[in-house]
Amino acid sequence: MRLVAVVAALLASTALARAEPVPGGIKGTVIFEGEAPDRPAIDRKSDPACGTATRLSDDIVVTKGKLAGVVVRVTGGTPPPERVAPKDSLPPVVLEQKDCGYAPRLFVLIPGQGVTVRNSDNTFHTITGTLHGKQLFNKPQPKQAADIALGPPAGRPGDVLELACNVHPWMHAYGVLGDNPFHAVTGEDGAFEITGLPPGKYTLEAWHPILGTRTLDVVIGKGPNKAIANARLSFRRP
Ligand SMILES: [Cu+2]
Repeated sequence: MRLVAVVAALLASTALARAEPVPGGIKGTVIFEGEAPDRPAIDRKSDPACGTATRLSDDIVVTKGKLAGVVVRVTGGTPPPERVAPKDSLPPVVLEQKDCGYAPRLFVLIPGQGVTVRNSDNTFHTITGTLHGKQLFNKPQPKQAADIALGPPAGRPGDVLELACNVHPWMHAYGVLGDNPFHAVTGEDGAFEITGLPPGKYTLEAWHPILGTRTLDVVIGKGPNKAIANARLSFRRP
């Protein structure tokens, strides 16, 4: 009887602990050192359906010294991030093709998570997926075609699924494989925020499609004033 009560109390406390949001996290900024490269205009004249507004290259986007388009992930730590995370499966990432560009251009896929490819353009796209230089698929998607559901790619954390279109060679998107939901992508202010992490020591990995990878060890302390760790990462031209 006593054992039953102890087990019940333990289960109740575990359930409570799971229900409480974890207040900690990592806030940071990604810096670009040196002179920002020019952003040439993308030549989209080959397909008038892509739109006529000038669009600049997304290759390296620097605004006032801050770098956009960096995927920042928690790749390890104590406690292990995959054990902190809830085990619920996540819905697929919706990858929209609009004005002959991808949105989002950068994203993270965790195990079991697929991609839904949508064509919102009045033109024909193809979607090709490449991992480690090997093409995994090449699917046509005419205008007004149904969404294409891509299953979770087989790969290891840190692998990158490169997505492209054979009709519009400037179109590129990148799905970074991860093993936990603690990740973010920097916007034009170079800022990122990852929430829901308890106190511990973590490793951050920042990846940019052209500029490569940086890692940083981050400590989230105990106590309300230390629950948010600050992180600063910097990239420069290779
Ligand atoms: Cu296309």
